[in-house]
Amino acid sequence: MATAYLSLGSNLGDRLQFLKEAIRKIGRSEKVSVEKVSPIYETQPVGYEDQGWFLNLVVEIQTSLKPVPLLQFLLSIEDQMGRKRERKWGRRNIDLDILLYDERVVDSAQLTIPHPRMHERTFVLTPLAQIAPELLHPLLKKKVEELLQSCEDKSVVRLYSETI
Ligand code: GSY
Repeated sequence: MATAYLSLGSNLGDRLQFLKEAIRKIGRSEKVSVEKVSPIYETQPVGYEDQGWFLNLVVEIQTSLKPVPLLQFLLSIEDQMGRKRERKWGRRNIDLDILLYDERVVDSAQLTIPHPRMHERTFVLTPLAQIAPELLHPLLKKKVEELLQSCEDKSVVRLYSETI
């Protein structure tokens, strides 16, 4: 079994409901168990800024899926949820990203782990630091809490709810 961290985000429609549904679907697989769920944060959009604010959270899972099958599983959930996206960096009802997978480094056309922008994003590091502050980034060799402290992204991340 591997331990992985996933980032979930939504900024379209009933954002909270989409996050809840995605967590339910992730945990329904016999090959995945959801171990921890971070608080939920309401976050200013990064990238394409002229869009609604996101709800973001991070989950820790245990999984017997290898990284690429895990990615395919998450894409299938996005599909089932009828992921709507208007442009590459634009609004979406659900977004599921693999942040970390054990200490593994994966760099293929399909998948990059650790997520290549996780250390630049406060909306990822803030919830991650709530459930795994001591976790080491396998390439940067820094703890999540250190990455958060040195992160230059000053976009707004505010607590929305302690629990889902
Ligand atoms: O990378 C995930 C989608 N996304 C987000 C997001 O989830 N939250 C915030 N705050 N900004 C974002 N920009 C993109 S793209």
